[in-house]
Parts: sequence; structure tokens; C-alpha cells
Amino acid sequence: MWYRRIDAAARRRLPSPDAPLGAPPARSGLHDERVAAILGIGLGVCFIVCFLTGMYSHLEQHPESWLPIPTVPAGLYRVTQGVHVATGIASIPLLFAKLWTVWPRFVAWPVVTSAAHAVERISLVPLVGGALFQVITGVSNLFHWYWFPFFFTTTHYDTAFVVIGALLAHLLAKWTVTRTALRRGAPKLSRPAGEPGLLTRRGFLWTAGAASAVLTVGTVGETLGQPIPALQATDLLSPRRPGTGPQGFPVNNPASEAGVTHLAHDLSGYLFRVEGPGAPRPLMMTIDEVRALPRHRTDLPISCVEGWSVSRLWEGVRVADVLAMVGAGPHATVTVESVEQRGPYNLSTLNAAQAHADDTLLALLVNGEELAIDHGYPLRLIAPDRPGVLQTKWVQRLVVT
Ligand code: HEM
Ligand SMILES: Nc1nc2c(c(=O)[nH]1)N[C@H]1C(S)=C(S)[C@@H](COP(=O)(O)O)O[C@H]1N2
Ligand SMILES: [Mo]
Repeated sequence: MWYRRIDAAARRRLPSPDAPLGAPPARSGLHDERVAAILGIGLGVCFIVCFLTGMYSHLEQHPESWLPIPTVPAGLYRVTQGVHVATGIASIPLLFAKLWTVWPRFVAWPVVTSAAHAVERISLVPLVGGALFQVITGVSNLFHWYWFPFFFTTTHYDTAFVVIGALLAHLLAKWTVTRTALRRGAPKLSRPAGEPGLLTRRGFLWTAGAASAVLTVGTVGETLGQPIPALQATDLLSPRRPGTGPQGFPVNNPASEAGVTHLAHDLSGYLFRVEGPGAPRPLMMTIDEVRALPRHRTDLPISCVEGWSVSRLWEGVRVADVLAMVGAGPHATVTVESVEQRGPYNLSTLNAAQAHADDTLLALLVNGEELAIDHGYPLRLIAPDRPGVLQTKWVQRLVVT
């Protein structure tokens, strides 16, 4: 088998099994410190970017009062979450290549040689386990495949701290080894003399990089397919693609699942209401009365937390105009509620800046057409710099605070 050959080539010149980690460089085969260092740098960059963009995503969805989410640039979340999922996916081949490179260390004997060695080995559990956990749960989430018994978002969030902590510790611990291995430069012979290995070190690194590039090109069209149409053609691996779905864009949670299909043919029971402690003059309107209000247009993306995004031209009523009608003040915040009864995403909150932004609309039309039922007919929220999950569909009530 090919992997046996690679591995046999690698093992032939392993350092003596009791060499402590970080000691004499293992210079032969693929289990080489230089290979490990290069893969580690790629992985480290991906994971740090993942961590920071993930934190932004968390902040968007669970805002802190001391750090209000901005309304400009309107497409910021589109970029941050696109980058999060893209770097996460790109890291997968690098992660497995890195594990391949270092695995003889996992099975090295004796298990521990010193206290420092013991600490280092134990820290591999959160590092390796956490990294695998993040990529596996992250990808499962993209496919809506919830095979695990815990809630994805909170567990993925908590594990992010474990992984990033372990990663920083690992970077510190490996700083010197990495520097030495990189300074040393590539060995003259990229395949040790007399080794019949299938892949050279350089070939191995290129293969890992190419696998990462293939996964990226095969999925990034979900985010970049609109600005760069060529990427739509190569977007063969991502579960949701721009251009698919009613009105030419994907649906997350169709009306049938939200239990609101009746809205498509019967709006007789539908009344739009604006009320709450921040609304001195609450109001209630039929959909025709809403349609008769002044309309505005805005070009904004739906940017799903799962990484896909599409921009559309929306037309509807400004939330700010409705707030003025009910006599709300400039610091009013708004909870937007859906007709949908259950489900974690049947409401969302706008901070004061978002609620008063010119481009925060209750949309009636998308690209000039009445919204499809799956896209939130008769009325949906569309606001700048916001995760798709907070662009509430089938809006029925605004609670002003
Ligand atoms: C293949 C790799 C990854 C994929 C596909 C992925 C995917 C996702 C997705 C879809 C979300 C949105 C969850 C939601 O709000 O419903 C998310 C959030 C997040 N991700 Fe990842 N992720 C990956 C790797 C990572 C890594 C390596 C880290 C950290 C080191 C990380 C940290 C976070 C954080 C902190 C959040 C925010 C969670 C929250 O809102 O509470 N992710 N990720
Ligand atoms: N009421 C309600 N609104 C919702 C959801 C939902 O489940 N219920 N899903 C959200 C999610 S996760 C996304 S990405 C967007 C998708 O909008 P679209 O289906 O029109 O593309 O709607 C959001 N609005
Ligand atoms: Mo979403």
C-alpha cells in the first residue's frame, strides 16, 4: 500500500525512540521537524484566523452592550464568516498532514521522560482533540448533520478557547525548534539517499497544500460566487450555492419547517404590530397598509453563519420610519418577531444603531419580486452587517424597548 511505503521510508531513519521531544532533529523521511514546522505555521494561521472570525460571529449573535455591532461596512459579516468557514476547511488537509508527520511522537517510548515532557504530552490532548473536534463539528454543521448529542454553537465556541489556548502554548513550546528547523533550510536531498519513499518531503507538502487548495476552490464559491462567477462553476463541494433555490438564492429553514406555509395563500389573519415599552403610540396594520408606507431600496447580503452569502436588492419599509410612527426615541432597540412559533431563530434584536440605520428594512420585495414564501413572505427583516440567522423571516411584530 502507498501509505505503508511512505511510512516505511519515514521510519527507517527515525531518531532513537527515547529521544525527548525537541531534541536532535529528525532529519529523514516525512516525519521531519521542518515539515512539521511548515505545516504547523499554515495550521496556526488558519486556526488563529478561525478563532478571531469565530469570536466576531459570536459577538454578532450574542452582543455585549459595551461593544455595539456597527452597521458599516454592511458586508463585514459576509467577509468574516466567509473567511471563517474557508480557513476552517482549508485547515483540514493541513491538520491531517501534520498528524501524519508527527504521529511517531505519539507512540514514542518511554511515554514520558521528564516532567516537562509530561506537560507537553498532556497538552497534546486539548490541542489535537480540540482541533479535530472543531473541524469535524464545523463541517457537520455546514451539512446540517447533527449526529452529536450537544448543541453545536455553544460547544464549538467553548472548544475554541481550549484549542487556541493549547495552540498558543504549543507555539511557545516549539518556538526554538521551529526556528532552528526553518533556518537550517531544506536538506540538500529532499529524499534521503537510498530511501525509496513514494513522496519527497517537498512533494508531501505540495500534496497537502494542493488538497487544501482543492477544498477551498471547491467550496469558496458559496461566499465568492456572486462577485466572482467563475467560482460558482468550481463550487462543487459546498452544500449551498448562490444561484440555487427560489428566486435564485438558497433557503435556510423553509416555510414548511417553520410551520408557516399558510401565509402563502391566506393573510386574512395577519396583522403587523409595533408595540412595547418604547412605543408610546403602538400600531397595528394589515399587510396592505404596510405596503402603502413609503418604500426604500437597499442592496444587502444574506450572510449565513454557515458561510454562504448572496447579495440582493431589497425593497421595503424602513424600521426607522416605523419607529418614528410609534414615537420611539433615538435609543430605542427593537426585537423583531416572526409568525413562526417555535424554533431558535424566530426572533432577533436590533441595537439602536441598527434599528435606526437607513438600510435596515422590513422587506416586501427582493429583486423587484414579492418575496417567495421560503424567503419570508410577506415581510422579512434585512439589515446591514448581520448574520443571516438574525435576518428574521415572516415578520409579524416589533417590540420596541
Ligand atoms: C473546518 C473547520 C471549521 C468550520 C467548518 C467551522 C464552522 C463554523 C460555523 C458554521 C459557525 C457558526 C455557528 C453558528 O453560529 O451557528 C462557527 C462559529 C464559530 N467557530 Fe468555527 N468552524 C471551524 C473551525 C473553527 C476553529 C478551528 C475555531 C477556533 C479555533 C472556531 C471557532 C469558532 C467560534 C468561536 C465560533 C462562534 C461560536 C458562537 O457564535 O458562539 N471554528 N464555526
Ligand atoms: N423566522 C425565521 N427566520 C429566519 C430563519 C428561521 O429559521 N426562522 N433562518 C435564518 C437563517 S439561519 C438564514 S441564513 C436566513 C436565510 O434567509 P433565506 O432563507 O431567505 O435565504 O434566514 C434567517 N431567518
Ligand atoms: Mo443561517
